[in-house]
Amino acid sequence: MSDPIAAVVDAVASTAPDVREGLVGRRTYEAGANPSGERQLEADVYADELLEARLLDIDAVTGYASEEREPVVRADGEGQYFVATDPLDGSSNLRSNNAMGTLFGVYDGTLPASGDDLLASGFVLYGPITTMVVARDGVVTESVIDGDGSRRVVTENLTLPDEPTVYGFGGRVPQWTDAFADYVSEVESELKLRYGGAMIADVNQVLTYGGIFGYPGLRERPEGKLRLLFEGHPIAHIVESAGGASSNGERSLLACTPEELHERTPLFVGHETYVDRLEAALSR
Ligand code: FDP
Ligand code: ZN
Repeated sequence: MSDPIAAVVDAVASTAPDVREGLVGRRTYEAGANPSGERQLEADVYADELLEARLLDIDAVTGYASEEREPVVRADGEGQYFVATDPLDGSSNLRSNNAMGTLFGVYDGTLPASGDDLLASGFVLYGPITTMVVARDGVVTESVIDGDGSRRVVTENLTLPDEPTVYGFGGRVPQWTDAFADYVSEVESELKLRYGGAMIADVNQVLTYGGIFGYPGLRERPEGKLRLLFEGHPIAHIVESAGGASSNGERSLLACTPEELHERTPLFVGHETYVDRLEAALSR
């Protein structure tokens, strides 16, 4: 039997050039908002519709969930896998022509689910080059995606570098809690700031240079901004598979199960030492 996970990865990779080309001319906002109440760009909706069609076309995929739509869409067949996507993470960067990405997770069973139910996860990064990072069976692979959707592996077994170098934290500084601000003042004397405003691009800096990325719970929004299922689980799965750690401030994001599909969570990923210190700082 063919490999259904590989089929999902292939479908996302072959859709990436279409998403990328579709960015041109789709920089204006749609009338509506996504289920998290955020304005949607035409490019968000376009990427979501392309991925829905291509992923549900795979026999083994029975459900498609996305940050850009309310319910899980079911296929007619008898597949057992569910795919959750953030079709265009960091799409507010489209206006300023900065990097953004596509994020996905493959689950064995219905959604919402625990991060431990992830079979594979990955992201496409639309930077100066289109790259794809996939985590499966504890191994992380980085590829370059060419214009025809074909992939060339460039890193066989991607792991975090030994030395952490960069950090990036979201949210307005006055909105940070005192405990988090104290932690950041330690980190900023040790690492250098890299924050671009698109989670995938910012986490890829951590995968490349080492360090920590986070979007914390805020004073007026303790649940933070990022979504556990669509952003937290896959990025945690990738970073943990690359030898790093993830946290919601208390425990691994993979150990968390959202009660609702679009639930938000504080999110931290990166070197284990920095994630451990973060958890200790927030518990004081
Ligand atoms: P965006 O709103 O552009 O989609 O997905 C949410 C997200 O981007 C993340 O990619 C990014 O890390 C975060 O929001 C950035 O939020 P801020 O604008 O508050 O920094
Ligand atoms: Zn996102």
